[in-house]
Amino acid sequence: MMNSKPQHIIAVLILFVSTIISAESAGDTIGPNQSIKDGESLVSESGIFVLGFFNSSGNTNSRYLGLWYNFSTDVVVWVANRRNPVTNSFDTLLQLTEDGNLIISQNQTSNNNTSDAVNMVWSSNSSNSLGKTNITSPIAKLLNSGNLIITNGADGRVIWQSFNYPSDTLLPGMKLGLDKRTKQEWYLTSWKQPYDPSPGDFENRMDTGGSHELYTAINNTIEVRFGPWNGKWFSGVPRMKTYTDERSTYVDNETVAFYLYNMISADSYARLTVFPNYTLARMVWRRGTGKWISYQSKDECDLYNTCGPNGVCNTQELIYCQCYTGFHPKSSTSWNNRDHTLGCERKKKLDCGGKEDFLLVKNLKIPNTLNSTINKSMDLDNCKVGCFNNCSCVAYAPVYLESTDIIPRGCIMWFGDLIDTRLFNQDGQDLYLRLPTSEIKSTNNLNGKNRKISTTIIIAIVVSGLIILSFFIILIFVIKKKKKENETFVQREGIEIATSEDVNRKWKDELNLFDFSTLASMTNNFSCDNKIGEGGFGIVFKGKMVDGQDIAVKRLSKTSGQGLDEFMNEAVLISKLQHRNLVCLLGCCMEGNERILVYEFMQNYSLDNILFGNNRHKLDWQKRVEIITGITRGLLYLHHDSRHRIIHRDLKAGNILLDEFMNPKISDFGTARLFEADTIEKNTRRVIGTYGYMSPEYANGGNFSIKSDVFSFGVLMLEIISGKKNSVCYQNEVDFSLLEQAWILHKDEKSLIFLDECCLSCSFSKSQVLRFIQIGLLCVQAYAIDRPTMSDVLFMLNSENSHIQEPKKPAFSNDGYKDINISEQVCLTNNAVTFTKLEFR
Ligand SMILES: *C1O[C@H](CO)[C@@H](O)[C@H](O)[C@H]1NC(C)=O
Ligand SMILES: *[C@@H]1O[C@H](CO)[C@@H](O)[C@H](O)[C@H]1NC(C)=O
Ligand SMILES: *[C@@H]1O[C@H](CO)[C@@H](O)[C@H](O)[C@H]1NC(C)=O
Ligand SMILES: *[C@@H]1O[C@H](CO)[C@@H](O)[C@H](O)[C@H]1NC(C)=O
Ligand SMILES: *[C@@H]1O[C@H](CO)[C@@H](O)[C@H](O)[C@H]1NC(C)=O
Ligand SMILES: *[C@@H]1O[C@H](CO)[C@@H](O)[C@H](O)[C@H]1NC(C)=O
Ligand SMILES: *[C@@H]1O[C@H](CO)[C@@H](O)[C@H](O)[C@H]1NC(C)=O
Ligand SMILES: *[C@@H]1O[C@H](CO)[C@@H](O)[C@H](O)[C@H]1NC(C)=O
Ligand SMILES: *[C@@H]1O[C@H](CO)[C@@H](O)[C@H](O)[C@H]1NC(C)=O
Ligand SMILES: *[C@@H]1O[C@H](CO)[C@@H](O)[C@H](O)[C@H]1NC(C)=O
Ligand SMILES: *[C@@H]1O[C@H](CO)[C@@H](O)[C@H](O)[C@H]1NC(C)=O
Ligand SMILES: *[C@@H]1O[C@H](CO)[C@@H](O)[C@H](O)[C@H]1NC(C)=O
Repeated sequence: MMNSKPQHIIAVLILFVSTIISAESAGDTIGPNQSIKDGESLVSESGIFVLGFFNSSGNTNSRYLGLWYNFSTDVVVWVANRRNPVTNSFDTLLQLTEDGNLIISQNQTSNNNTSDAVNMVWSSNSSNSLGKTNITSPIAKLLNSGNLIITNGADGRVIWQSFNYPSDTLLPGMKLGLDKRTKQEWYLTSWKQPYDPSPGDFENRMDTGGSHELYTAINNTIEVRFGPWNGKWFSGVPRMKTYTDERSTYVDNETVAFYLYNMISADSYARLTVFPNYTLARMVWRRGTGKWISYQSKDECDLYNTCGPNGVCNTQELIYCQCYTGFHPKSSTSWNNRDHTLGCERKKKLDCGGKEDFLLVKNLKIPNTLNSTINKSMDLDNCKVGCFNNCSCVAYAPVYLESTDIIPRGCIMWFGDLIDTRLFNQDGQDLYLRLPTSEIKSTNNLNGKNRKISTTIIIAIVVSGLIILSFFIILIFVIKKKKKENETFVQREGIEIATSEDVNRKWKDELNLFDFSTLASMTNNFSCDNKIGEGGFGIVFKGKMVDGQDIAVKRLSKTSGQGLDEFMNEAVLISKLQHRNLVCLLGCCMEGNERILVYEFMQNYSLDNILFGNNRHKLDWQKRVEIITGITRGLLYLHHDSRHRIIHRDLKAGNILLDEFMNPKISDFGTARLFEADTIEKNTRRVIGTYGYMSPEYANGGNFSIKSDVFSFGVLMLEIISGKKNSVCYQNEVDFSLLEQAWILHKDEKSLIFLDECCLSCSFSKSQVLRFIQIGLLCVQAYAIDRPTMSDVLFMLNSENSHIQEPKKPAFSNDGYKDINISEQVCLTNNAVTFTKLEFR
């Protein structure tokens, strides 16, 4: 940003001075009748955005109310009174009137009168927006997104927001487009000069006709057209698909048409700014880099109508202007002199006599849609027929692409000249150009050889595809058979326990009882050196039996006066739950207040050590699939197959242990029941669980069911796939939790980005990864009723071909483009520690 021009330096210095003065911060809100003075500022809760007064260029003393970043004070992203600067001011004030208007007022001392005249320089005019509704105790607040909003105290409704009045910068969450009903446009206007905020002549706005494309304009003349939205990006800006750290949304329906973007990464701040030097740039600031990185590019072919009517611009060619097939330059002399403004015309006029057909031209930024008709529901065949039957229709194209599978939908028909077409190497759109059959034949003859070759290739592909397909069918058959065998095995275990109908006494005989002193000697007197873990229920020590077998000894935190019978009942129950994906309870001990459980020892400790540690790469995709499947089987057994329905209540990576072969075993199941039995008062209930894994209904109300375990399982599954911990930030506008990342990427069909990059180097099946992520998302859906059961999950994990339901939005996720949110923000990141809270009802 620093420039050698002295004027700039001065301006930057002045800005710097002004923000030093405005270091006096007045929080992030202004109440009714309250005000902030020139020199004071509002700071958003996160500390990122600052609202205050600043000086414009050095030679005038105009003061503006603006918004800038605290880490980059010379970047002003919004200006309130850019048309009405405060001049000759004394006591400039920003105040919120009782009726909900933010006004900038200026105190002019009059020379000939004692009473001073207060001059209103700018008003948000928000009191008009609610019509005749009463506005009471309004509040103005600077949100973390940089949106300054005024809410009506009576009903909390937002009556005005700065995001609706953009200056030269589009921040994440701001809309660029138009409200079709009110005809209000949200668009960007550059500053007049680098340090003069008054509106310049460079704009970025949305077309009000045609297919509502974005474009930039200089003096109201289109400069660069972005091309229509293709479902993922604007077809004239293919580089948008490389913006992996942001998520673009485009809406075009009966009421609105707008574009907006949100950041996926909390570590970067982005803005889209129109500069007075006719540059539109995407600027990104990554935390820790200390500078803005600019993404801008504009070449000859971006400039509107470079090649004239019916010309096609292609930067790959030496002479970048060409004519459409079947067209030639209108004036070959000027064309040869590199003056392409006249464009091209048809070699043969269309006679509309039926001897015409359509030529497919691929990879285009399709022409301007101003002189065209658009029908979003018509399919391509009807589009062709429609265009063919209308003699003045010269071309047609699908409107937008819905997914990566490129399913073209909708219908655009052009009449008249085709303006501003660009040819790309790839990632462009299709257009069908109407031509006399003779013209198409000649182009086909040219390509005849290629066509034959491509047919052979197609046949080869089809044949090999069939072979591969049949191979897979056989494979699936084998796998299914295996799966059936596994299932019967699980069932048999269930039956075995179910038939052992008997009293506790018999079970007691079956459970190993250890002496406290024996355990103490096995664990070196519970020494710290032997400690291998600590959970919500107690500390785990490694011990060695006399025969050399390693054991894990869990010394439960002191429980008061729990009956021996109750404890034994539960311990025996746990010991009876035997499954190869559950940690095996070898015995227990209770003496005095000591309650100790003895488990088999797991060589590879717990999953979180590996998954979130340095050895993450040891878990390749296949291993992760096995771990996920193992956990599924274990949990399924707890939920459905054992005699007692056991809800784990604290399923998390730390409670998945790995044996020497990295087979997963669930631990700590049933322990919650031990504690449950321990409650002193009947109306005291413990919420046992770990934030980040806890389902909303359990975290909020303490209701738990097998579906809250399914939620935890879903989080765990997404963690295993991504190799990242889930940290929970409720309603935070910047941070995205793991669930939201998964959700957003899934929605955008970029789910592969979610996969742990460690897995990318080994082999994995793309479709399997996508399916697993989708299943994970199904498990973390906000409403328990929507979540699958563990048997559904197991089925879905194994069924490669069957259709899986689309997940609904997970819990704790923002809407994506809701710019106003509940102001309360709760951020909980301590998901490493088990959270136990007592709840009184
Ligand atoms: C005095 O006040 C009158 C009316 O407000 C105004 O027209 C006039 O210009 C003022 N005179 C001076 C010297 O400011
Ligand atoms: C705001 O100011 C007006 C006019 O001075 C006064 O009538 C009103 O009571 C004030 N309201 C509050 C909430 O202070
Ligand atoms: C703003 O500019 C005016 C005139 O150049 C100057 O008097 C004033 O001190 C400046 N204010 C700040 C805060 O720099
Ligand atoms: C901006 O605010 C953040 C959060 O309060 C703070 O950590 C950072 O130091 C601030 N940066 C500057 C340059 O003041
Ligand atoms: C205008 O200035 C006078 C005298 O300095 C002060 O009493 C008054 O409150 C000011 N009014 C406003 C609206 O700032
Ligand atoms: C001074 O202001 C008062 C009230 O605004 C007005 O009635 C009066 O005429 C003014 N005096 C002069 C000399 O302009
Ligand atoms: C508020 O309304 C006034 C009068 O209608 C108008 O002059 C002014 O430009 C409006 N202010 C804004 C910010 O739209
Ligand atoms: C404002 O609220 C009061 C009390 O609720 C009501 O009597 C009055 O009619 C309202 N005025 C308008 C314009 O809605
Ligand atoms: C835009 O229009 C203004 C006034 O009409 C003129 O001064 C300026 O040169 C124009 N800019 C361009 C780039 O044509
Ligand atoms: C159009 O989209 C907006 C934003 O997503 C939505 O609020 C509105 O309900 C939609 N309108 C129609 C008619 O679908
Ligand atoms: C236009 O101005 C911006 C901001 O000063 C700068 O980053 C960009 O490089 C300039 N573009 C050109 C083409 O000069
Ligand atoms: C739109 O197409 C019609 C029909 O060919 C033509 O007469 C008209 O000039 C075209 N308008 C524009 C702005 O190209």
